[in-house]
Amino acid sequence: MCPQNKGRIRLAFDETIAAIITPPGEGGIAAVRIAGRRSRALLEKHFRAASRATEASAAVPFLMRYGQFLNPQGCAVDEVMAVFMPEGRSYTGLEQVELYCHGGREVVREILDNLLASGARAAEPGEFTRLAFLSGRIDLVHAEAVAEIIAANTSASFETAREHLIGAYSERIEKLRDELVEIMAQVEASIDFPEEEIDPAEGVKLVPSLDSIIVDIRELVDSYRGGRIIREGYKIAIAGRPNSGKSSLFNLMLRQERALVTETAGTTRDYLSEWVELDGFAVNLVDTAGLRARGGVIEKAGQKSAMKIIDEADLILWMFDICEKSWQKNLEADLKSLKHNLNLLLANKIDLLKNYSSHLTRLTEKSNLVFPISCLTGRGIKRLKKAIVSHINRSMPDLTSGVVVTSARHRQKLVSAIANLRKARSKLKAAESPELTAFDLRQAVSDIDEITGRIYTEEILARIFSKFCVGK
Ligand SMILES: Nc1nc2c(ncn2[C@@H]2O[C@H](COP(=O)(O)OP(=O)(O)OP(=O)(O)O)[C@@H](O)[C@H]2O)c(=O)[nH]1
Ligand SMILES: [Mg+2]
Repeated sequence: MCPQNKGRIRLAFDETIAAIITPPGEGGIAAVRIAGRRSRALLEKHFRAASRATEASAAVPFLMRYGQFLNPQGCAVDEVMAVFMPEGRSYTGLEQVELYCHGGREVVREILDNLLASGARAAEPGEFTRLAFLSGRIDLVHAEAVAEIIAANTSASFETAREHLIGAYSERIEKLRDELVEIMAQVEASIDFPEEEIDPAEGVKLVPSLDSIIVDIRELVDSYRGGRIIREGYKIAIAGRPNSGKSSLFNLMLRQERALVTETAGTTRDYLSEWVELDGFAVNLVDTAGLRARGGVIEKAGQKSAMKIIDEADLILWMFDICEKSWQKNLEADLKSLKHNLNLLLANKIDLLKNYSSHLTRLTEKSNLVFPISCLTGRGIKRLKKAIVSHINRSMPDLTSGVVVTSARHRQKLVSAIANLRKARSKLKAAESPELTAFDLRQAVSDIDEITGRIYTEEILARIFSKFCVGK
């Protein structure tokens, strides 16, 4: 997929690395991967085939062989299955062996220790995938998707990671790159052959093509908000004045007594954050300290963090106590000071009022945003949850269109590409020297190349692969 990386330095000449590639703990099977020039030699040193026929097929690629893994004294450590993959036809692109043993902590550890004692080096976190990238087998988007797919804990995050893995995203990025290179070629032609200098009118003709590329990239940048929600979950803040019942709602949604609930105003000092699943979505629910003018130093600090959470939230559940005498006046003031416009208004404690709806008449213009509820009896909670789910649905990107930016690194590169294209655009329009325009276009191409890894630095790789675990 990324032929330009072929032949780059990968491992030191005779280095061979090994790691356990299954999660720690007990399981039916555990696996160990060996990669590098001496993979097969290392296997043969420790492997005793169960039969002559198996013995004879040692060099057959992709054949699963059954036998025993021996320690240096010739004692069997475990029964294993082993498979050999030749250079160029493995995950890492290097000669590789995989061994499957019983899934006990000790047995797999002993097998790895034997391999290390025989000269293998312990693989670093993410090193196998890094090798796959460096050997040109996969691009950087694919490598990052491996981490995403491993970490995916909702069907939506799995879906986007899979799109990245199968290459739809890289294809879109490469298509953008091709279009840009096409424009750049036209601009550069006039540098190489000044006699064919693009006259100003010609340069301007390139502007619409450039504009359509900018629109395409912007669309990708805009998909990031949804991409972030897919990756990090949808963040909901429960906020409001003290004692309105925020922690009670938090506990109700979590179905456990997680937060302290008392009749004293100012009970919640610091925020509490938990994960809940709502209709298949991962939701990060945050209970915040009550907001009000009064309060001591600790309460004030809690209120500061509450404001920060409100700013970051995808949705705010603004709660008020409908039995409070001045709820209406307070609510008006609170809504004015809230910059955020994604609020659902929760009129809590309706169990204490006979005819709560008459109290809410003045809010009718916002009726689809007002939710009369009781955290005590659970009344109104179902309707509230339904509304939350429909808000989440609206913020989710259209997964069927396939391409969603989930990585902050990619977003940053795309934003930078747009800035460079805008510069190129204004130079084209002003009929400035083609060298200058070509420079901006080349910068934009570089931005895009850093996404797929056509261009990379050690720093970029270190940042990406530091998120991986050993064995990936
Ligand atoms: N009757 C009734 N009481 C409620 C309801 N919800 C909460 N309460 C009571 O209201 C009081 C305050 O509840 P909390 O959940 O601690 O309120 P809070 O908004 O988290 O308060 P702070 O953390 O101090 O800001 C407690 O005594 C709760 O039992 C409700 O729906 N009906
Ligand atoms: Mg509270």
